[in-house]
Amino acid sequence: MTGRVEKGIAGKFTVCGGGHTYLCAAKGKLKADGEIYIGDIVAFDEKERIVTKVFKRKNYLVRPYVANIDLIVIVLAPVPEPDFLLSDKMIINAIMMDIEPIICVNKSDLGDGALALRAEKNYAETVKIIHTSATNGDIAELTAILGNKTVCLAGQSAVGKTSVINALLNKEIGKVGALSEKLQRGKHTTRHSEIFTFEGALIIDTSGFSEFKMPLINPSELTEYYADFTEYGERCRYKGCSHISEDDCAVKDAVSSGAIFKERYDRYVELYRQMKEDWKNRFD
Ligand SMILES: Nc1nc2c(ncn2[C@@H]2O[C@H](COP(=O)(O)OP(=O)(O)OP(=O)(O)O)[C@@H](O)[C@H]2O)c(=O)[nH]1
Ligand SMILES: [Mg+2]
Ligand SMILES: [Zn+2]
Repeated sequence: MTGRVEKGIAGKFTVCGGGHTYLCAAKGKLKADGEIYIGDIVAFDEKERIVTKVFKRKNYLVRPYVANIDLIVIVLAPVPEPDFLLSDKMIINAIMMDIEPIICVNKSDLGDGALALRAEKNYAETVKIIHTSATNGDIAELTAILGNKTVCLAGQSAVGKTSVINALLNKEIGKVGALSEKLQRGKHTTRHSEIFTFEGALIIDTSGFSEFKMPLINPSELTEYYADFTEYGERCRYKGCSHISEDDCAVKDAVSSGAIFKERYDRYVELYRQMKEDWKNRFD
């Protein structure tokens, strides 16, 4: 039979096929850690309850660990303190994998709207932005983008991924965790990715993370992932301008004039330097 892996814990995979779910082990090489992704389409023996084969993936992510995704919803919140470099990296990685990234500003019931404005200044040119409040049950903008898609919620711990899915499904699919009092950080409440069904869509809850290692890319290609730089980049003096230290750089001019949000550009520079370092050491 063919099915989709909905969940995996300690070598046991919940596989949904033909309208039923089966708890399966894995065969041979597939037993090794990291061989089967949540969202994988697999062949399995429904009598033996064994996954025998993983079909070719349309795409996959390593953070979170999921496959065959249409949309990745990167959830931000006023607390914990948002990490925009992390969301930049997740956006770039999604584009590389041909997955549409979306920014979701959750906990919109909190604060003064400063985060929504900051998200807007950073991403409105390149990424769709939606706003939710799981607490107020305000999830219409999320519902509107689901369609029949496979949608993965991702982001830092305690931004409210599980809460948003609970609000969407109107039941408690997973535990919700408070922030640590002192550090105002998440406690990594969700430990495993899991797929849930919402009307025609599949929605995946994942565990929060704060570290994200970018795949190796040539730093000169980094600018290709900044669609908001393109119209300016075409006017730089040098073809292949990295927009870092070249003269007559129209991207840097756009930063000076405020047309490109400075904080977004500054993170580009930081990421460029990291990429350059990684590229230099790529044979180590
Ligand atoms: N005020 C407010 N609090 C929220 C909202 N959504 C979630 N929270 C709170 O934020 C905390 C974390 O929520 P979770 O849903 O566990 O967050 P998570 O992103 O799933 O976290 P991990 O599973 O650790 O990755 C809990 O205390 C929630 O009650 C919201 O829209 N507004
Ligand atoms: Mg969670
Ligand atoms: Zn330039």
